[in-house]
Amino acid sequence: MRLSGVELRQVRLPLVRPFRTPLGPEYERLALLVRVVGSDVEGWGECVAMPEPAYSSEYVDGSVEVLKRFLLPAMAGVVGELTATALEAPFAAVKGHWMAKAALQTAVLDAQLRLAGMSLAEYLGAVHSTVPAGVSVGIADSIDDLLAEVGDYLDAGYRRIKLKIEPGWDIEPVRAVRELIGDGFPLQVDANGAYTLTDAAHLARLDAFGLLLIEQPLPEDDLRGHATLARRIATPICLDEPITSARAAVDAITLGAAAVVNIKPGRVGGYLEARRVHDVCAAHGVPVWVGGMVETGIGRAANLALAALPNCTLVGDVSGSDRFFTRDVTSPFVVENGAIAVPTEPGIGVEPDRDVLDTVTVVNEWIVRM
Ligand code: NPG
Repeated sequence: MRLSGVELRQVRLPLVRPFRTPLGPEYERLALLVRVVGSDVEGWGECVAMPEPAYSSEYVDGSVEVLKRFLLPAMAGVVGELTATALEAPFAAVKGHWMAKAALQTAVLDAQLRLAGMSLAEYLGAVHSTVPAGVSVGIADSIDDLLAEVGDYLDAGYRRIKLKIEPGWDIEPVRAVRELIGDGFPLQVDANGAYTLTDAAHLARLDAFGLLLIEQPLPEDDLRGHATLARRIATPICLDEPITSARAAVDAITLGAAAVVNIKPGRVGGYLEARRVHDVCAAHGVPVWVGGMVETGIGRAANLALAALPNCTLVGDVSGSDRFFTRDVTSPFVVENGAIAVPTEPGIGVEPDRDVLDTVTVVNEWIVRM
């Protein structure tokens, strides 16, 4: 595959309702899409960085900068066949910037698989043709508002609910939702690192609600704190932010800091490393699930392929396009009978609608000479 250019396109999509996490409220998704263009093929990837470095150190403008100054030149230096695998060594010479790397690697992988006529799901080793739909529910203004929103998702068929929690919004909302959905319904919580170890006794009160897991209760650099907390609460601890590689996953598991792992391809530098995280967790008997970063249909399509792997035994943050967007850039992913179909077409299996894309584009850059 020889590339003639790369497009870095930023799109702005309003959210159907504000999404408030412990990191702050989101009202729209500013997403960076990467398109690699060759003579007879093109490929798409989505960078999941947010406009501000709040979830991690990465942010959209920084990703654009590192792509242009370092990752595209690194790609241009690849000798021999350009593949996703061939990008790994030159990208490793650039520290961090996993989300930017993941976006470009995915675009190349998409193009490579389109040429080979193979779907990303098949390439990764998927074993399911649909994946159950899970939804992440933001912090609401009131318990009544929260119950109304959860009720909408139950009506839509979602099979697992995740509640965002933070100090002051934890025990009561979890109790209310547990009463609404009943004892057996899969429920978990995510704190995005909003607590400290001194909250251990308070967090142990969540044990009464039969949660599947508590995700990232403590800050991302407090692995030892998570291991200590794991001995003080019964709810299994799942890590998100600190799992930036397969090696980081093994460290966290071995330390006793993670009984479950959330895999986000953007957080680990792409789908190749995401599959390795999946595999090492399986080898350690640790279940995984696929997280979400409010992706457009481009990122959502690829996440569905990953979520169809055998050790993704917990339901992920894999929701229908209408969970966040009135009009997505691709044809929408739809929840049917509580599940979403895994794309079967070559590559990531979807393409953006050019008309919609043009309407929502705020910045578009072509890099021709690489
Ligand atoms: O379904 O795409 C989704 C969103 C899932 O809650 C979700 N993501 O911490 O996992 C997270 C969280 C998040 C998204 C946090 C965006 C910050 C920004």
